[in-house]
Amino acid sequence: MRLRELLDYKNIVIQCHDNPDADAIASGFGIYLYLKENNIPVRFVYGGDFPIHKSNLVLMKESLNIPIEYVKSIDIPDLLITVDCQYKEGNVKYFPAKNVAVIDHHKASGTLPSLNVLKSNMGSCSTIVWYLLKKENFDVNKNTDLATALYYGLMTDTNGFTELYHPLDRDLRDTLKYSKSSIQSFRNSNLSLSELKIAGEALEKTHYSKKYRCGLVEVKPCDPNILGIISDMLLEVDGVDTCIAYTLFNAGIKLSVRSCIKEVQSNEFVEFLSDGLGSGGGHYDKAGGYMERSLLDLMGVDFKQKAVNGFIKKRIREYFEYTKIIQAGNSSEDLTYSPVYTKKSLLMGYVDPAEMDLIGKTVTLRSIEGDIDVYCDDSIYIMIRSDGEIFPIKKANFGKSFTISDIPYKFPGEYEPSVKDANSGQLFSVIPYARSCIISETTPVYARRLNERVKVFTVWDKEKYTLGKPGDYLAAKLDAPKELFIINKETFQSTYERKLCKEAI
Ligand SMILES: [Mn+2]
Repeated sequence: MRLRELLDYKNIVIQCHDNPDADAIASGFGIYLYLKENNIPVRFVYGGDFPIHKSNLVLMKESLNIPIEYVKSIDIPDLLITVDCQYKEGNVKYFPAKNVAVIDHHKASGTLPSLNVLKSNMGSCSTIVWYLLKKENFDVNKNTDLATALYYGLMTDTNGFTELYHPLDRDLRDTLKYSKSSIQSFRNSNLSLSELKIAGEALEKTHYSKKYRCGLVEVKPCDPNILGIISDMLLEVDGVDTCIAYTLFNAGIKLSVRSCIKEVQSNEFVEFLSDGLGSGGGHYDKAGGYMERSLLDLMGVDFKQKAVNGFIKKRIREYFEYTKIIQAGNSSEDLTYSPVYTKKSLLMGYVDPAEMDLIGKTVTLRSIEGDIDVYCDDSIYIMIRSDGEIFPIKKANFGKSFTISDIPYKFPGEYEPSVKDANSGQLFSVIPYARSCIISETTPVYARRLNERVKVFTVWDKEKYTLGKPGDYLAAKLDAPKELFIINKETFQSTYERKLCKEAI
């Protein structure tokens, strides 16, 4: 769905979930200003039991001139757009409407109207709105109030940017021209004394597993930022390597996860915990996620403290019990009886940093998997894998593995990878500079399809594991059978083919 499709409706109401948070308010504000600019009669509302009372949100609403209204009922609009939530959800006051649209970053909880943008891999709904506005050439930065609101929306939904999910979240953070003083004043009125008390009470009842060195804290309904503060504090405790703080709210469970050991990456841990129920993301040390109440219901988990606590503990146990850790080069795993595969000759992309005027600069390569900082000199190229990931390669190695092709380059992925200039903070897409090349390297590999979860510390990176899930492949080159690594299912299926006879190689 494009925002311009909404301009066909005569009058529109934008609705946040009840007890709106900063992300919901910012998202609705963005859509509101777009519709206003296009002369569509529009209102921005929310329902529920109480009007906004948290001091940071009252301040946000007033200082950024956000025309959000607390209502008990509305006249039936031509179109109702729910932001940061879905129509007919438990925490969304029901208002009849002729047509409905949904813009949200949570998992689908029911049937969606055909007008929808649902991206649960984004850290905030503000990110989606920012992206939708950009696609309509609506310059968010011309309105500092809006830029500030969107920035604050992402900030509060991702625990102060530590739990970002998607590269677009990082793009938003890096490109908005927001008011620093406003953000500072919201930040300093974020916690109330009663919330501080909630944190204290929760910590008193910490569950601790000695076996897994994992702490678990259930927190009374609270602002999600409290969760981050609690989990940060818990991780400081001696004997706690990983920890989880969570809270139940109307529509589900919010989780904040921390880890200080290399055997557990927080973002991967929270993805495991919320698997099939919601989503999660963040960094190796800090991450956040949520579980959808309706999906917990489907799984037969009672939405009560005790049952939820039991469920989370069960998932923690599964995480630690059913994941095998492999140190490549030092493992008893023997792949030499496994089938042999070689790479198909696939088209990939490469970029010469000289053509982007990047020589002598330090840049951040940004793609779905994360950011990598690289110093550009004339000895490297930037490679674009078929799934959109980018990474640097030495020209000498490029020559060994790839052949340059004349076919014009076409990007196949979802998020166009970009580079960020470390000095100016500006982002540039690499796609316009990309040329095609073909994999010429044919080193065969042994590969075994995984039935289990494994974490592999490769010989190239002993600090950071790659996760293999059932369906992915554990592989090693024929000439280095101990140097194990993971190839994910999709990459394996699209890039490798079976060699029928080992001897023929
Ligand atoms: Mn949100």
